[in-house]
Amino acid sequence: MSDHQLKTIDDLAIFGQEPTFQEPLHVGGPNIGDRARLMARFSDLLDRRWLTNHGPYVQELERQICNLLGVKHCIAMCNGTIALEIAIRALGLKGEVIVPSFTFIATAHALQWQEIIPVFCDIDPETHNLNPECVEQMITPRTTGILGVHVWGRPCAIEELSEIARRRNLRLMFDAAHAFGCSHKGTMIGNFGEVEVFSFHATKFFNTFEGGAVVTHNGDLAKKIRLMSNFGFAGYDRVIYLGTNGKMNEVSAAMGLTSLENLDDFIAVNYRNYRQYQTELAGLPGLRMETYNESEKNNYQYIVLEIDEAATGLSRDLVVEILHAENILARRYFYPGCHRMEPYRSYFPHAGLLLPETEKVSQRCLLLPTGTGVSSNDISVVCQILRLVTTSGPEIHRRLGK
Ligand code: T4K
Repeated sequence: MSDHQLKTIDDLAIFGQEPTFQEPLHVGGPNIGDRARLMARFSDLLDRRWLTNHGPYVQELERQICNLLGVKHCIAMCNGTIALEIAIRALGLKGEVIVPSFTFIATAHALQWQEIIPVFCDIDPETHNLNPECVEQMITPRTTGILGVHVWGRPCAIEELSEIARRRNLRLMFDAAHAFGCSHKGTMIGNFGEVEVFSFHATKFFNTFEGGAVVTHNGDLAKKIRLMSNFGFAGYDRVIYLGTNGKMNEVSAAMGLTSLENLDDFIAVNYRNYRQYQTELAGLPGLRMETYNESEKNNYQYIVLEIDEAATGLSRDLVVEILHAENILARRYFYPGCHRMEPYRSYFPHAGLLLPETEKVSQRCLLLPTGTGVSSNDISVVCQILRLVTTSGPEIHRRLGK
């Protein structure tokens, strides 16, 4: 960090000063578990000369995930996107599937990649998750399923979506990429819908470098998903499904096993950071920090702010620009919404008309750095900058001539 003090807006990097942080502060900076344990595992797997194809570390990781979540089956995968694609295919989804636009593009692409139409549905602005009433309105005779996303790790309206799926005879699955280690009414995410999919990408609080997993209670489905993730091989020289290569390798599983040993520490740090942000940003005009239901298990991996431009006099984008100039790499997830990205923007140019809340929320949200790579002092400085900025909106505009 540079040693200049941020007292007035003249001290901001956007007005020509040195950035506050010399090294960038990331959203999604990886958590890394005990290095010695990790290196020992790397050494073991090299000695064993078993590098991939459902090796012993992958099997152990799958067992431990089943135990942690209380699910019957876990199939570890090379990443969350392939895991989604395989789960979608194994469920037999086709035609149209209802999905939020307020999600990472991979959720929509996993459908479109298989020529299934993602039908974008609006969200509840309070939870940022699918609004069940809107889901009901988007169902057509071609709809085969609902793909809910537990955005920020906060569970979807699971009961309502399950009820709609049952009544309208639709398949229900969840993209739980953000929700590893979270619970809903005391039950771990992973136990809902017919299948749930996790991402263990480097930017997730629990990571396997690249990786993911599909979890389900359905034994037949699990068998099919496992076959599909290994080219459809049911034994030497015997292929019984159309499959692909979704396998997790042993290096990733070694990282996963090590990360699992440190999971509680990662969550404790995320929680501490979350509380510090909450305390230090409290009462700032025009800033709302998203909260987690503390009576549930949460991973607290995302610090999400909503900026009210009318109250701060600053657009979310200008706040992000100011933070980036300070080397605080805040992110605008999930701007501008999948429906405004290709190929969907060209396919459905007017989709936004049915997504008023998605449009608003995606213009207000910004994510702040957290995780084990961010210190308490870093957070104080980020909050100090936000305090200065959000109380100086008109002055900043005057200086920028905007
Ligand atoms: N569904 C949902 C709801 C998802 O959020 C995701 C992934 C998926 C499905 C698909 O799962 P995977 O196939 O990825 O397993 C990042 C992640 O790449 C992506 O995994 C994640 N969601 C998404 C929300 O965020 P980008 O394009 O924003 O990544 P990037 O490269 O800009 O990195 C984010 C920040 O992290 C940067 O400031 C740099 C920092 N970083 C990144 C890496 C890889 C590090 O500090 N170290 C690193 O090793 O998508």
